[in-house]
Amino acid sequence: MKKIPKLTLESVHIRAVSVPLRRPIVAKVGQFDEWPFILIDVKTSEGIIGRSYLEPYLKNAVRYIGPAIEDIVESFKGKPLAPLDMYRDAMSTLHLIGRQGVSLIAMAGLDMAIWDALAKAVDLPLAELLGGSTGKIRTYNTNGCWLLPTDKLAKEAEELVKEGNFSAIKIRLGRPKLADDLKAIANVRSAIGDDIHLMCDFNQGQTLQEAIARCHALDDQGLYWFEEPIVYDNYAQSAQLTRELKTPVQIGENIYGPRSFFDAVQAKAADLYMPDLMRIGGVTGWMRAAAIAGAAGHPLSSHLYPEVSAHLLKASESADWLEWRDWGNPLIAEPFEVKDGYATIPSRPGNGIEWDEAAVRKYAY
Ligand code: SMN
Ligand code: MG
Repeated sequence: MKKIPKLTLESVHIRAVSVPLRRPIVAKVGQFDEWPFILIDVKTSEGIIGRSYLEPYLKNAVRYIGPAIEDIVESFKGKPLAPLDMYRDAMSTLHLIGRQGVSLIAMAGLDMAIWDALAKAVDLPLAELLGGSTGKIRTYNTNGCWLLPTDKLAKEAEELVKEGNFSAIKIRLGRPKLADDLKAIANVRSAIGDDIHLMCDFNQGQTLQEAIARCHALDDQGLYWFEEPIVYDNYAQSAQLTRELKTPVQIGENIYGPRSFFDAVQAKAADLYMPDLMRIGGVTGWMRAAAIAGAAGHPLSSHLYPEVSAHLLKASESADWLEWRDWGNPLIAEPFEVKDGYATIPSRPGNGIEWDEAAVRKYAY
C-alpha cells in the first residue's frame, strides 16, 4: 500500500493582487473597479503546497489580514496539518481579540489552503476527500446587473445568460424609487424571457420598514429569492420578513462562523442560506454550517469563492446553487469550466486552484 505522508506546517507565503473588473461593481456595499485577492500558499515540510485565496473587498485589508495569517502560522509551525485542531485551538485564543472579523477571515484562508494540501497528499479532489464526488453543479451568473441605470440592464442581462447558457442570473435591487426597481425587473425580463430564474440582492440597503414596503410590492414579480433585504445581523427582523413574504428570503454571506449560522437558523432568519467561505470559517466552518442547514432543511448556496465552494456544495446535504463569478479567473491556471448553467469541478487533486504566475506578477500590488 502506498504510504501517505503526514503533513507538517512549515511556512506561509502571502501575496496581494488586484484584478480589474470587466463590469465594475455598483452595489450598496460599495463601488469597485478592481477586485483584490490575497493569495495564500501554505508550505509543508513534505513539499506539498496548499493554496487558497481571500476576497477582502478592500485593497488595504491585506495590511491587517496578512499579519493575522502569519501570526496563526507562527503558532502552528512544525505541528501536523490538522485543520479541525487548528480551528479549535485558534478559536480558544482568538477570542481574546474577537472570534469574528479579521481573526476568522485569517483562519478561514489558512483552513482552505490546509484542506487543499491534505487533499493533494491523498491524491483526491477536495470533494472526494470529504466523501462526495466531482462533476457538475448548477450555477447562476452573478457577474453583472449591478445597480446600473435601468435602461442598461436588458443588454447586460442578455449577455449574462449567454456567457454560459445560464438558467439563472442575479440582479441588484433597492433603488430609491420602487418604480425604478419595477423598471429594472421589466427590462431584464423583456431581454431574458420568463424561463430564466431571476435572483435579486438588496445588499442590506433597506431599513425594516423600507423592506416591508418594497418587498411586499415586489412579492408577485416572480423573483427567485430576496437576498439580504436588511442589515445582515438582525435575525429577529429578518425572521419577520421571512414570515411575511412569499418570495424566499436568502441570507448568509455576512454570517461569521457556524455558531452565528446556528443562531440565524434557530431564529428562522431566512428560508435559504449562502455562506461565504472567508466568513463562515473556511472548509471547516462551511462543513459545520452545512450540517446545520441540512438538518434544519434549508437549501444551501454559496457566495463568491466558486472553486472551493463547488467542492463543498458537492459534500453538503442541501446543496442548492453555486454563485458564479469569474473575477478571479485570470489568476487561476485552469479556471473551472462553466457551460449550460453548470460548473464542472475538475478531477485533479486538491481544490483545483494553481496560480497563473505571470498573471499574479502582472496584478501584484
Ligand atoms: C456582492 C458580492 C461582491 C461584491 C458586492 C456584492 C453580492 C453577492 O452581495 O451576493 O454577490
Ligand atoms: Mg449578496
